[in-house]
Amino acid sequence: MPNYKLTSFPLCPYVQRALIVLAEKEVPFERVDIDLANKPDWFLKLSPLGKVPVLEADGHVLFESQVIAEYLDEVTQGSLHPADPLQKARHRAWIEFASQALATLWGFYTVDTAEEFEAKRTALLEQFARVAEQVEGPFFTGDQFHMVDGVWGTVFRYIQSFENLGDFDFYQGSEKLRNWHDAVLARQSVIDAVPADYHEQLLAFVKNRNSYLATTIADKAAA
Ligand SMILES: N[C@@H](CCC(=O)N[C@@H](CS)C(=O)NCC(=O)O)C(=O)O
Repeated sequence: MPNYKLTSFPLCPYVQRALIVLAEKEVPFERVDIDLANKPDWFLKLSPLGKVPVLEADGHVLFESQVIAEYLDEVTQGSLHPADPLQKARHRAWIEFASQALATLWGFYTVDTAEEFEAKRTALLEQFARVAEQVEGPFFTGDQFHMVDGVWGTVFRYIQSFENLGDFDFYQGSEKLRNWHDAVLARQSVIDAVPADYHEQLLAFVKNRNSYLATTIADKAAA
């Protein structure tokens, strides 16, 4: 197996996507965390998009989390995708949908006004209602954990943190979504993909941005 080095940032959901596959497939690797607010020169030279994760495989540079995840899945025993090509394509389609949900979530915790915030919350509810129609339970397609579950785990982790801050009704009472959320977040590879103080670090990040969500947290603390 090549020598792997992963360049990361502890809060990044896309880094978690790579870490979950590395853990599920028991791949040894070296990890280097960087400060995204102050990117080192060596990283800017390495990463064509200036984004993490970057995986170096015997010095060959791979970027884009899904490319990295698919590569790691291909070069190791077994697969985190279903064998059937149609099912595999479905899983990949819903992985792309998770990336869209992550983009909406970014808006949810960074926009400045109540109106923008509510628009992001509504968009999220619609995205969750849509994916809920596809979930078999306990995981996306039954008892087996797949790559699609790990990717949605990076979405559910934000939800877990934000549910501590207020009642945003993300799952609108859907038991199927709640059970999927619980099953995925209980998976060891998903637990280990972030530091133990992830929630505190995320809160500090949100507060630093002075977003609408940050002001609601501050108002709640002051009340
Ligand atoms: N599509 C990329 C997204 C990666 C991404 O957005 N990474 C963020 C951190 S979570 C980043 O490195 N941002 C730095 C920047 O945009 O300057 C992937 O899937 O790898």
